[in-house]
Amino acid sequence: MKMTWRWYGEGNDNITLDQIRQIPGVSGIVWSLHHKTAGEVWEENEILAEAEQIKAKGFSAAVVESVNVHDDIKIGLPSRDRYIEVYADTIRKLAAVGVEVICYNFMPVFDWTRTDLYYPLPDGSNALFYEKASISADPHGMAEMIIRGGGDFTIPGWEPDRLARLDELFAAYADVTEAKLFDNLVYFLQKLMPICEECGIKMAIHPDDPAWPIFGLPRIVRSQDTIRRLLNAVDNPHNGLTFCSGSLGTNPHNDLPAIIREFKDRIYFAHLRNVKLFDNGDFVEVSHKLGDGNVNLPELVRVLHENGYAGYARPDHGRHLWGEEARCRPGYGLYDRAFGVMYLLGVWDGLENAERHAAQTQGGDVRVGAE
Ligand SMILES: [Mn+2]
Repeated sequence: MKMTWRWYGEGNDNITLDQIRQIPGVSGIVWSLHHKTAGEVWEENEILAEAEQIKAKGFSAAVVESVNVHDDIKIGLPSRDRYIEVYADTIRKLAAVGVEVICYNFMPVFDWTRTDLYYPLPDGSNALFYEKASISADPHGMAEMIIRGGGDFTIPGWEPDRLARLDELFAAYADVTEAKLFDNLVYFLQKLMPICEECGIKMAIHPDDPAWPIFGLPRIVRSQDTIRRLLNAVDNPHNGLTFCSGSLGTNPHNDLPAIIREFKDRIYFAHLRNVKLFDNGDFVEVSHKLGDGNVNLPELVRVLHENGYAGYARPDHGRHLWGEEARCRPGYGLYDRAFGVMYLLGVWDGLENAERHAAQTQGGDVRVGAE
């Protein structure tokens, strides 16, 4: 498991690469050209500059999150072919600087959805919260709240310019059923697979967050069955999954260890975080620690370890601690994610030690610490 950290780039993140270097075990930066809107061309020199800046600090730049997919591709408009060409061009350019994995999502209109970005937790920290009852027919209020909550930062998937056309977007998606959206995703991936094969890039779709349809919009990557349907429909190792425990974990019926076991060979990136679920369908993001939420992260790390997981992982979102919400991106503070890294790596290191110890003991020739 290669531990990474999502960074939004110089001037677009309150956290610096020098700060990230001090978090033990983080070997890679998950990056993107965040000023690019979906469908826009990524210039070679911009890609190179970003990757070089990351590598200069000793990090790998092998994971990009995200190259956003244009709505015309999701809707299935005739103009999609042009946008798929642009996407393919970006894939080629990213491979040239050593990118191996692209994390993307295929959610209509909205990226992840929450109703409060600074929900107070009993310990005095705050975190992203989803109130089921307040997701009604009208998404305008929620969109405004999230844009406002980002402060000086634009939140990926919540670009004010795009969301200013919310009614237009909803109208464009009016005929996009779950089946159509799925077909459009398959079409997109089938066009990209030859390019991915040629340059060694793995597409790793991020599950829908939360893991159910919202505002009448279909969500197609939300469970073990829907993931299986997608991986089978485009049965190519370059069509893979970002396993996100926080997104899939919003639905208590999702068996997270079983999802890892079934798709272990197609998981290239793991987002490991915890959510606390309430009986009414609300949920809040909490610390990574076992017992603080409904996700058993030590068990997920154990299953990843048991299956020899060699892909990338990151702590995903965290709570905002010690007042950092005044300056950090919602969900992307420094402290709780750093705790997350250490917690996850602590479990992993413990498993490595146990394995080594078992091998030595079974050998009948116990030489602990001999090497
Ligand atoms: Mn995630």
